[in-house]
Amino acid sequence: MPDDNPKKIKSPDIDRPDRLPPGQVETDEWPIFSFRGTPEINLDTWQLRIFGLVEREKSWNWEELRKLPVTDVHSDWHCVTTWSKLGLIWTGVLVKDLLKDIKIKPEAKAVMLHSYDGYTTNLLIGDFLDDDVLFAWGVDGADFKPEQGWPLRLVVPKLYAWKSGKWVNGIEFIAEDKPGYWESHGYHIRGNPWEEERH
Ligand SMILES: Nc1nc2c(c(=O)[nH]1)N[C@H]1C(S)=C(S)[C@@H](COP(=O)(O)O)O[C@H]1N2
Ligand SMILES: [Mo]
Repeated sequence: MPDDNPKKIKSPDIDRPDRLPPGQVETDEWPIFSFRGTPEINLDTWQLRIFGLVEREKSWNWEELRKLPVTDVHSDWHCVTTWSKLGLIWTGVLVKDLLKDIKIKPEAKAVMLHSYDGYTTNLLIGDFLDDDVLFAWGVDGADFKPEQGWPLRLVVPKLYAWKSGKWVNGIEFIAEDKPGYWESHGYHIRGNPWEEERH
């Protein structure tokens, strides 16, 4: 059954007196950045797989994913190309809820996120497991458009938007942090907008 009564949380950055990080400009647009266009995805065969340094690998199909508890996350979002969007409401499943029954091996230090278009991005395990990080299917009351990452994208409010992988299909726990796609093309390994960790 779909969950009609989502939990509601907010990201800590929402309480900052000045919500625009240095060098950012607010926009009302939704600019699209895809390194290789929008992949075609069929919900009947869609899968999200967790693998690498976990006790047991697991995958979810779309129906299974939508049975998990739903949360609305109120947060801001910053792109390294200097646009920011303030006050978005993302809807989806918190990483904490998704991983409730997953045992991560103690030697795991980072996550490599994989996507249907071949994109990858890396996250430190602490950044990935933070309270406001979610796998989302919609924003501001509407499901994503295909180019926004439909059916499912990661959202990491406290890091630049390139860490929020669209069209996700894999979560790989790894022993050492290592660069994903943009990180190996000159972007910063972590990408904290408040420290201007751009390149
Ligand atoms: N799978 C995938 N995820 C991705 C990208 C991509 O090319 N492929 N681009 C990243 C970049 S560089 C940015 S800025 C944001 C943009 O999200 P948007 O197109 O919804 O604005 O998605 C990130 N996630
Ligand atoms: Mo980007």
